[in-house]
Amino acid sequence: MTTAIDYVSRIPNNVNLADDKRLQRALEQWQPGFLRWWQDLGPVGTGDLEVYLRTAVGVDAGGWAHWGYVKMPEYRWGIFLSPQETDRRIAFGVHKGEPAWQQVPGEHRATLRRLIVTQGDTEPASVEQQRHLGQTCPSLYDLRNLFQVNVEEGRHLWAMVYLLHAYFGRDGREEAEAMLERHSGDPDKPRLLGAFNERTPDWLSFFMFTFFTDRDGKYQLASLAESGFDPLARSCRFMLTEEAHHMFVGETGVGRVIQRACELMRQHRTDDVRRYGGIDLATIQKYMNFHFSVSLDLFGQELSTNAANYYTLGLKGRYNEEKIEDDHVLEDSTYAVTTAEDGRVVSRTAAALTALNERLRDDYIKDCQRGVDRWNKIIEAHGIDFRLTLPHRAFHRAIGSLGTLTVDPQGRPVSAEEWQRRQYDWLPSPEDEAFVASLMVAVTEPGRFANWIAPPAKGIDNRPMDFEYVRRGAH
Ligand code: BYC
Repeated sequence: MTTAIDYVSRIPNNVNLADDKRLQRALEQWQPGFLRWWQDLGPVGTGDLEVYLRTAVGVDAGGWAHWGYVKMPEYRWGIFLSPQETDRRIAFGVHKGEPAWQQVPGEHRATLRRLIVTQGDTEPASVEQQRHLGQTCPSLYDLRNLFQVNVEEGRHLWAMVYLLHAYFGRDGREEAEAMLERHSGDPDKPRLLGAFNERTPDWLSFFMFTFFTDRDGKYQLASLAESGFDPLARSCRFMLTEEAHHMFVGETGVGRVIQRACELMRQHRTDDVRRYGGIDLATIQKYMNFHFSVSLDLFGQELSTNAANYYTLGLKGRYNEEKIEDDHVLEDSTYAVTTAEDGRVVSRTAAALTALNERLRDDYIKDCQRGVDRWNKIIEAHGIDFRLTLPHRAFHRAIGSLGTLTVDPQGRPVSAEEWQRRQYDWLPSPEDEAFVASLMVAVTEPGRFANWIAPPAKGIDNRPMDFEYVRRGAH
């Protein structure tokens, strides 16, 4: 006899799952595949660990604050939409002013599905990329944060799968299955977007990824949170609250590596902190160059008719659309775009509608710069004469017209020969990666931290630093 799983209580939700038999049946079919995927490609060796996690059990402030030890395969992946606004209207494009759609308009079905699938595909991809990191955690505090990020990316997959199941019928169900079949870095069935097929082999890469690549998530989700398709907008609004924690992990993670490098530089009066088991600032700069450039590619081409269509049709807006003061139609507007011409970087005026990817990339770059400024304050506070900088947006790009150029981090064109000779002055070399890998040794004693990273300013959920954030089961 098989025991029926009570899906309704296992899946916290505010989408009335208890009364929706059709949706229950669809999720019942999908969930075993998800759990198998988590087992096979989720965090390795964690089956009996109890992790001090935050679980979303509601969308109000109280619902959020549900803390406790959880075995990760038993995490309750919920489905949450931020509360519905009364009489919400579409804020942009040709449908501006019309009521937001509660169902998928037939004519936009394929395009919306594609956007939801692209978004959804990134979520399990990042879990796959990070699956080995738990084995080399610099502390239990960091291990907990990694697992919090992982379960929330799992929940983000659920959020997109819910939309596919609830609103897209049979093709939606097929797309939801396919999301568990593509895998990060798989030569035959790779993930859809470039950065999600890169490796995240060490914790410095993980912190860079959560700073730079999760921040693309912030900007894409914020644009989809403006969508005229209300269930998508509401899903993304709730996801954004979780995304903020991921970027916190990235910013403070890199900040703590910088802090430790500075401490060792001061203590030993040298830039060469590798000898003392730290990660030198020059190496941190190279990792930044890599992760910033692959994340910039995630915004698509500088000039994109896809982006113009998403906007005009009311499917994907701009960052903070409703706070922008213009006509929200953009048919007569222009925007300055950095692009490639005759092998050089140039600035050109383009139709604002086709330049929407570039505009979002600009918003993103400004946000990254604010984080880098905060990192530089740490270096400054140690009286060290070194500044981290974002490389030029044309550096090491693969997508769009800038992807046709070969430039140095300052944006100056370089020959193929010079690139060959100097690429590892700018990007992590195999030796740099091997050095960082050599530092990755698990530290699992409560309150202790690996030598290459400073402790955080405070614990999670106001717990003390030596709190047992992750423990073996059977307590
Ligand atoms: N890699 O007209 P274009 C996150 C393709 S991250 C490979 O510029 P568009 C997260 C493109 O598909 C946020 N292919 O494209 C973070 C198109 O293909 P077709 C994820 C690429 O549509 C951390 C062609 O090139 N969410 O949440 O304007 C952890 C022409 O390009 C790439 C979204 O991305 C690439 N990088 O822009 C966990 C939001 N870039 O039509 C999670 C949804 C472009 O020729 N997606 N192409 O077959 C979108 O809005 C758009 O699909 C994109 C691309 C902005 C990604």
